[in-house]
Amino acid sequence: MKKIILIGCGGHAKSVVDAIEASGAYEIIGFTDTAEKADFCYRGYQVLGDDTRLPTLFEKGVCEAFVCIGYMGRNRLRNQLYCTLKNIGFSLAAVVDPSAIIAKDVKIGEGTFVGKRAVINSAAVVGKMAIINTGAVIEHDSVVGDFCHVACGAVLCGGVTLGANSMVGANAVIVQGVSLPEDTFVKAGALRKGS
Ligand code: JB2
Repeated sequence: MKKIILIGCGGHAKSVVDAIEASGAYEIIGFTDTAEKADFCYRGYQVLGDDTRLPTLFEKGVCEAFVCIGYMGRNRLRNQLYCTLKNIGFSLAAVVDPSAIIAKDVKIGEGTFVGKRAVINSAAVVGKMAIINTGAVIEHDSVVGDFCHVACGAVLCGGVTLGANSMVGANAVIVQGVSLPEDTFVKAGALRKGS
């Protein structure tokens, strides 16, 4: 089984761990995090060091990595870590919880997380390093840009376009056909309609 190192060991990482364990796709070897988290352990997975350990881990045969730091104000960091990991040579597969429902013609980019009971319907496209969190719905023909975060329970109705680096808060609804530019922030519970 391929070995994977997880970057960041906070709240979002716990969702990622559960999805990886449930899928059985990878052997998790541990986390990298900051020095303050050196003693952290979750389900037996420990912090192996900070991000300076990553090249050594790659040389030792750990070829997969996944950024577990959520969007909340840290999108620049997620982007930096993505570049760092790619420069070292890591592969960044998508992590999809087995309870998610994904139509067969959906495209999902590298490093993207799809959480429990999320639905991504026919012909939708989700870019790289996105988070489609628990129970979110990406309806048919929608396009979600790179580094977007669609939070728990949010709904993108059919044919919505969400520009890169955008955040859609929990339980927000984007009505069908609406296009939102890059760096959009939609607050939790909001309703976005076309003009
Ligand atoms: O440069 C870094 C770095 N900076 C912060 N490298 C590494 N390897 N780790 C870093 N971190 C670590 O990310 C922090 O020390 C911390 O352990 C972790 C972030 O955890 P936190 O629980 O603060 O946030 P999160 O991103 O896991 O979860 C947020 O986003 C999720 C999507 C929360 O708001 C969750 O509620 C939300 N579901």
